[in-house]
Amino acid sequence: MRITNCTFRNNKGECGGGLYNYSSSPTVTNCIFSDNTASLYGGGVYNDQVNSATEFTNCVFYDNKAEYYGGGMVNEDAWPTIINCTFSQNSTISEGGGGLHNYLSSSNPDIKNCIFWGNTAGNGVGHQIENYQSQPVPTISYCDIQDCNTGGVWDANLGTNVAGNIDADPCFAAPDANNYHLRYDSPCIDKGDPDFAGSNETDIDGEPRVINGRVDMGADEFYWSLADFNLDEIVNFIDYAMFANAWQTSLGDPDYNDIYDLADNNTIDYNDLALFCEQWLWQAAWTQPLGAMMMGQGWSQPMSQSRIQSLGLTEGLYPSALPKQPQTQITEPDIEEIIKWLEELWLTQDELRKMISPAEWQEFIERVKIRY
Ligand SMILES: [Ca+2]
Ligand SMILES: [Ca+2]
Ligand SMILES: [Ca+2]
Ligand SMILES: [Ca+2]
Repeated sequence: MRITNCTFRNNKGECGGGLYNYSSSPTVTNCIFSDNTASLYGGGVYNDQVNSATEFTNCVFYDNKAEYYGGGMVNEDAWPTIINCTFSQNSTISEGGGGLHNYLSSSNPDIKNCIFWGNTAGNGVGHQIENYQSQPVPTISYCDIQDCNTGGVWDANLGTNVAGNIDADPCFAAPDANNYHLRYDSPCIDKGDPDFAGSNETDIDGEPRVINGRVDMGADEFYWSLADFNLDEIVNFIDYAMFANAWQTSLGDPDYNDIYDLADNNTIDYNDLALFCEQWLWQAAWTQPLGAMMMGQGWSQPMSQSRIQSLGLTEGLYPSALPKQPQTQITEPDIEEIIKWLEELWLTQDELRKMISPAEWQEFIERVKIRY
């Protein structure tokens, strides 16, 4: 069974408030488990007698609660595969395993590229991960786990430290507002398994799973569009106006700036325009609530310039953005489409007309057309 792009919220049960898997092997991908409660064990999910074919990938678990064990998840005689999941703010009331509780010696999940941060166990035992009576020994690689490495020593109670694990604040965008996207300065960016092969997957936002050559830890892959020239977290008419002013300039010209050279050849031309068009109306995932992009909901207001400056971001700095693409030839139908798009843009965007005079716009369109 496949469960994809689903939200499990505000559900209740004795075991497995959100989901109870018994002797089954679902693949659960790009799902959100939040505010589920279990009156006994496993606030979010309870896995009972499942093997490694049961996979949780790109899922977020937050604000799930259990009375006894496993706020986020319980594994009983279960060894699922848990990849690129984020566990935060899950809790137990009276026993241990705020994020994850593994029960019985067979319960050795394979945990990779995950974040466990800010979960709490009511009895103080295993806030992030608890292995009952030290019997289970999960394998853990390329994860960010709170307090896993206190004083530079791996906490062996968590399981086997395979490789690449860190103990550092993941810098979520706004965890108090349940926004568990990675911020631009997160230590989890580009720190997942370097051999990770899930290149056809998407992250919790529907953005490519691997950006900048290496997968991130957690359910979110960080992406900042190179076409967001003014760094206000959306690609819109303002970026377009900046781009238009540099049109057909080359290295050395007064109006040339390398940031517009998206297809890298030191000239601002059709190839750059084509790449710009692909990014039109891109919005920064971290400015939106978790799941908003997945649900196709609207986008919130962009950050103010003062906010951008307060973050220390200046023009020309693109943390972990997509690398520039090599120059490629675009075909004539593409240019025809672009001109059509430009004309529609001019007719429909009032803001654009305020930023560029009709004469400047006409000149720009004529120059595009001449070359076409
Ligand atoms: Ca990455
Ligand atoms: Ca993302
Ligand atoms: Ca912008
Ligand atoms: Ca170029």
